[in-house]
Amino acid sequence: MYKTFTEKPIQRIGEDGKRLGRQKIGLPPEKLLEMYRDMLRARLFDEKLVLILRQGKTSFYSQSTGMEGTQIGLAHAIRAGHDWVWPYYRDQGLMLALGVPARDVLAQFMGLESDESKARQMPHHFSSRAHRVVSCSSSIANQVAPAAGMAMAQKYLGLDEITVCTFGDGATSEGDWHAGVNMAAVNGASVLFVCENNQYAISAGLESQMKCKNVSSKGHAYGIPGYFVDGQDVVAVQEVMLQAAEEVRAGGGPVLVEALTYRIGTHSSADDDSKYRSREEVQLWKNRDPIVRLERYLEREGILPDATGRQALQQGIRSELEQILHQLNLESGPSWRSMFEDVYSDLPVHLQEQYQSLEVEQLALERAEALRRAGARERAEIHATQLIGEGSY
Ligand SMILES: Cc1ncc(C[n+]2csc(CCOP(=O)(O)OP(=O)(O)O)c2C)c(N)n1
Ligand SMILES: [Mg+2]
Repeated sequence: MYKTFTEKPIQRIGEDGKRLGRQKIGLPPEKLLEMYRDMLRARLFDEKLVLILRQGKTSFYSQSTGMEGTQIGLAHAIRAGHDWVWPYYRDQGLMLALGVPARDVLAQFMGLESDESKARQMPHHFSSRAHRVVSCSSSIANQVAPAAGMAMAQKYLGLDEITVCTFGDGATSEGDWHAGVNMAAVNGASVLFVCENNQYAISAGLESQMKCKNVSSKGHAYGIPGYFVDGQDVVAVQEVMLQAAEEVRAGGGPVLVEALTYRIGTHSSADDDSKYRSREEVQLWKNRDPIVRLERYLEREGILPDATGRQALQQGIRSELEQILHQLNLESGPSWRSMFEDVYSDLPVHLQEQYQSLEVEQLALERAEALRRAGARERAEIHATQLIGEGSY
């Protein structure tokens, strides 16, 4: 049993890959290898997305490289598809490890027709009906209060599913965060709050965001347990999250877990981190790579695939992503018609009129396009002008 409010983050594997503490690690080799694969997959997804961004196929990207221990450890501690997840934008690794198809996550980033939210969200605002992942808005900590509300319902209905709500360290300085955690605590809601503390809110380091020792200590203020875990140690994260999730599931009310981690990349594709943190600091955390730490442990246990096996594993993930992208590159964005869907059960008259006028213009454009293709370029342009004019004025 792990203790709450520890001074130091809970660890199970040291940086040299040695097990810490007397207790054996309970995870079977298959589970450890699955976690290893999920961490690699998250890392390679991140690499790929940077390229996709440069190709102009998505407009914005925030890497999670360095945070795989936290996200994958969490995914392996909860019941995917059963527990409800309210993620925050940097959780692409969590999504993949929960089993949300990489295809769906990519379609959201690329704003394609098959995106479940019909390309109405900015990149990074993923969701999955099948996996019970709720889509959130961009304002920091906005998901905390509604997640608390869902968890209150789970508690009142006596369900054994729980709500998992993730956020960054910066989110815990927001009013919405405090209101949501307080409401959940007072009502004994079935929610696991997970802080992915990467030590920055864009350029604002921890010391400029909070006076208290760490995020988990904020649990004191609301009368809920707070665990502090080393987010670079995937085994510790999995074990602590599992214990916390089971405490919540047993009806004990909310639990807060803080995983101490680091983002190796910039805040987003619009950020220059050299303006606010030293290269030495980044290097220090690169040396604390959660994937390398697990590799060292697996090696000691004699279950790490050899160099050829590891290369094959990476190659398999790369070709999976390539194949998906090959298909997605053939897909376009949603039709303009989807603008009119899912907003009103009965479309108001003024929107019906707009729809019809756009339909007329669309018809005109399609006819013009057909003429152009037939080779009558000049004639097509004249027709298009006339037809569009007829339709809209
Ligand atoms: C209410 C609100 N304030 C400010 C922003 C701008 N903003 C976007 S990301 C971010 C940093 C959040 O930091 P953190 O919660 O630690 O998550 P991280 O990006 O570090 O993973 C800020 C301030 C916002 N989106 N919403
Ligand atoms: Mg942060």
